[in-house]
Amino acid sequence: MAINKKAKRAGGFPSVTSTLARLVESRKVKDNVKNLLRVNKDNGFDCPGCAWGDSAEGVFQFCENGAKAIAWEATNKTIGAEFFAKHSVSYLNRQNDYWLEYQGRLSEPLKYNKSTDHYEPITWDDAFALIGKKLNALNTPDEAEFYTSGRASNEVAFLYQLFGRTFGTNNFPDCSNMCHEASGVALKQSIGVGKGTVTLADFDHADCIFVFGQNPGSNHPRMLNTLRKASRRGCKIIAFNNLKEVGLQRFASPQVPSELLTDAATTISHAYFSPKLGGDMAVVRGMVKYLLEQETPCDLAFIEQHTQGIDDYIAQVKATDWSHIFDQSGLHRDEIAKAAQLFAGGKNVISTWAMGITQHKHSVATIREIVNLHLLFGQIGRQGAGLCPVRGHSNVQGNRTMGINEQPPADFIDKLKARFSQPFPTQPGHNVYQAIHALHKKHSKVIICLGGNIAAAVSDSTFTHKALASAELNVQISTKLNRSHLQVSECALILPCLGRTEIDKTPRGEQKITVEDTFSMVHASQGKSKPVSKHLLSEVAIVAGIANATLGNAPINWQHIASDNQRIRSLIADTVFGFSDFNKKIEQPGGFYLGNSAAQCKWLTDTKKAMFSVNPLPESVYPLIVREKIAKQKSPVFTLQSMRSHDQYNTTVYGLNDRYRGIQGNRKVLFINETDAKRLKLNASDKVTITSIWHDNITRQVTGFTLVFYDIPRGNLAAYYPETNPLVPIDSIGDHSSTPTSKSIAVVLTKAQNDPQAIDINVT
Ligand SMILES: Nc1nc2c(c(=O)[nH]1)N[C@H]1C(S)=C(S)[C@@H](COP(=O)(O)OP(=O)(O)OC[C@H]3O[C@@H](n4cnc5c(=O)[nH]c(N)nc54)[C@H](O)[C@@H]3O)O[C@H]1N2
Ligand SMILES: Nc1nc2c(c(=O)[nH]1)N[C@H]1C(S)=C(S)[C@@H](COP(=O)(O)OP(=O)(O)OC[C@H]3O[C@@H](n4cnc5c(=O)[nH]c(N)nc54)[C@H](O)[C@@H]3O)O[C@H]1N2
Ligand SMILES: [Mo]
Repeated sequence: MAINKKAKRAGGFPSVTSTLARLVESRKVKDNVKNLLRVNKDNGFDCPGCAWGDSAEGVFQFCENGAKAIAWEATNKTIGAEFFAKHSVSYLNRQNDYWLEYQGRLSEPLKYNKSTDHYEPITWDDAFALIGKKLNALNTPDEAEFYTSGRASNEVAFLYQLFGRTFGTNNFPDCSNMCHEASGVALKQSIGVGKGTVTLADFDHADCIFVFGQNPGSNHPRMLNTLRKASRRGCKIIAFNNLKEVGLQRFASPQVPSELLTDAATTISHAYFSPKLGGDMAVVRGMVKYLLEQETPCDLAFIEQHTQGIDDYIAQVKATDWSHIFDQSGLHRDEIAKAAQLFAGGKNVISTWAMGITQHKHSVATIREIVNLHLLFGQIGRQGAGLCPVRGHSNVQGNRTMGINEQPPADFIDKLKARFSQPFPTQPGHNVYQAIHALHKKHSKVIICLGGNIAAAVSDSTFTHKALASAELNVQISTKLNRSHLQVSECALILPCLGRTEIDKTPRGEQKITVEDTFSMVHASQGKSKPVSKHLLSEVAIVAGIANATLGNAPINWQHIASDNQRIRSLIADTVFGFSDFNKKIEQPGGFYLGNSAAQCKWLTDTKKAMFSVNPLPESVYPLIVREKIAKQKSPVFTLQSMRSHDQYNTTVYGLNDRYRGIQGNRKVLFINETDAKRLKLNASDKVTITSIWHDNITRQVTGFTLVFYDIPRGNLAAYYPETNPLVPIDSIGDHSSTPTSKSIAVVLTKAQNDPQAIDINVT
């Protein structure tokens, strides 16, 4: 591996060369150039990269990482019967995640043969019949788990939940449980709607944008265009990030020749603060405390008309000690004061956030504290001001809207009942955390996954793998081979589906799907490439095939509905709020806006007011019982965050580089403050073993991680996910969100004994 200097700017020429390299690697250069010209355009397809909104400006509507996602899917490398005859599941399980997906697209349906430990071909009909038989043999429908990853379209998500609920369960664990769950919970409690209140156009009217716990340079690169534009017209961007992320500092737009071809770049952040991991709630509390002490005028008219709970909140702020704020945030008084003045001085302020905020124990309280700040200054419910949780997967928000929700709202279930004249379950089902526990205890016996990679995405890998392998049937609807296909002991099926770039043709013609972005814009997407194998089915056809084999064709005729996505959209129009005239509305260029009640100062809370929340600062990012264990450690305990490199899409690893952070050729790296390392007598490039601290007696450990000295607050560490998921204890979850605390893991370090090499990647 090589450790280079950190990049001085995001974007620029290297992002173009990296894009071209991906196109070549996909072995479908011509097709993918065409694909890139169609991405996020009317009559094109939605980029599977992220959920940032589409703008009508600029020639290209893709970014370097979107191009990687597209080229990764639209490759002509395939794996089928021959590949699986050659490699047993045990062999495959010994390969790393990069190797597994790199082999190519899954090209035919496969069934696991326990006696040979190999996957073997099966017909679609036999696969569906097997699932139907197994589901119908369960003691109760609640013994089945229906997982979704946020790339699923609105159409398939709706059909999937309709099937699961008609079958009789609300067990809909989904990737959002590990992602923005805390945002949904917090916003619903505070402002009555679990989605962001701003649109992309609002960014043109903000004069201050606060970006909390987010790395848009790698994970939402199109957001950098928005921030660049805002910065150039004088809007102040304030970043709060544990690490100094280059994308939040300087960006050279590849669409602007003067920035592409020279060293020029646009400064993004006006101010940059690096709180300790989990310290953002303390930062915001400190900002409010400072402003109150300075007697800075709040928006009293807004507070009076629209909110409830101000007095208790102010009392809570006054009761919070400055020492607690400094200790937990890791920021100095003058830094907190500066941030506070910038917020109070903004005419229109937007706050955005992502995983640095949502993956802690106290994430819901933190997000509600950000809302408190906005409510105090009336920074919500008008143009250019509001709240923006930046969603991850390209349709994760749409999936929730379509009913992928283990706790469905009563009015949605009522609408389903009225439309389909049949009962639907109302008792809450399982989220990811509960589903994994239920499988581990063998209370649940079947898991069906509509995309994603639950095995690598969920925390506590050893526990999670065992849970999945305990299933009597593991069904994976996927495009590429991953860890989830390999957790099997009894029976498993791989059902390969079309990707978003591919033509989906039924007897009723070429089909469109729809997605909802982070700004509640719904629009159509249509693949134009020839499918990589003739044996693939669309996700809609697969779900309908399973439903038909399980429930028959009455009262719901699944195959009929699935033959035309317009039919599914008509059902959505009848049952989901905001989708009337759905088929017509998606013909509009750019799609249509679902609206947001809080953006219009309509508060759908119990009190019909926006609610100030009153929470003391947590004592620590860890529960008390873990703190007791930490206190007994002889060596220093660090807080570790697990994050994404520039060369991955969640559990999909595209390569071993993290260009902006200067890492080349290795993912098993551990970013550490030099002073901390020296105290432990460790040097840069030393290899270490990382062991996490939890209150049970299970050893959770990963080894062979190379130390990299980095600008990171003392006591904090950073490393990549999914490699660090074995360290996150399964029961270490967020309060009220059950999201794994992937950004605050208590760990100790030891020098690796036998200096194991980072796993070499053999790409054959
Ligand atoms: N190319 C690419 N695009 C993606 C993805 C991908 O993997 N690759 N994933 C998609 C998905 S599903 C999601 S959810 C999003 C994820 O998008 P991000 O949330 O940007 O993803 P992470 O890499 O987890 O980055 C977390 C950021 O928060 C910072 N951070 C961590 N903890 C704290 C904290 O306590 N306080 C503060 N202030 N900062 C903190 C980290 O230093 C890092 O910059 O991206 C989506 N888009
Ligand atoms: N430690 C730690 N753990 C985390 C996180 C973290 O920051 N740290 N982040 C969490 C977050 S935010 C998320 S969202 C989850 C992600 O969890 P998931 O959404 O479950 O995981 P992905 O890696 O996005 O899924 C990748 C797989 O999806 C399949 N796939 C790709 N495209 C398609 C398609 O079009 N259709 C179908 N059917 N399948 C497709 C491919 O087979 C691929 O292998 O991970 C979570 N886990
Ligand atoms: Mo996510």
